[in-house]
Amino acid sequence: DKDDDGDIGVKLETRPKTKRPPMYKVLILNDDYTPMEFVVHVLERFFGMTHAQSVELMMTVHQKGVAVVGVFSHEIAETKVAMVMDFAARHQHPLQCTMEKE
Ligand code: TYC
Repeated sequence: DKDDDGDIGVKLETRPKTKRPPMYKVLILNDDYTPMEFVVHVLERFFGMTHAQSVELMMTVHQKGVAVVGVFSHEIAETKVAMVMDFAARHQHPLQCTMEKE
């Protein structure tokens, strides 16, 4: 507002700001070619899911086109995406895995 007292004010912090780092969703995308069993294997291997959880999530992606596999720090999300993309490419499957800020 108006600087009636003629000083130059700087706002002093009141509540301590405990800013948490941003978190990132890791997404897996459907495609027409990657075998279902391969996707299930990827989810078990890189995301520590049980076989039953992996089958369920794979079917969700197959039916809806995309699903969130998990939410991680930027560094962990980047590593997961890189590992999945590398594993899929080495097996010549077009499976896509991406990340986005939550
Ligand atoms: N749609 C694939 C098929 O019919 C299976 C699939 C599921 C592929 C999930 C990718 O992220 C995926 N073989």
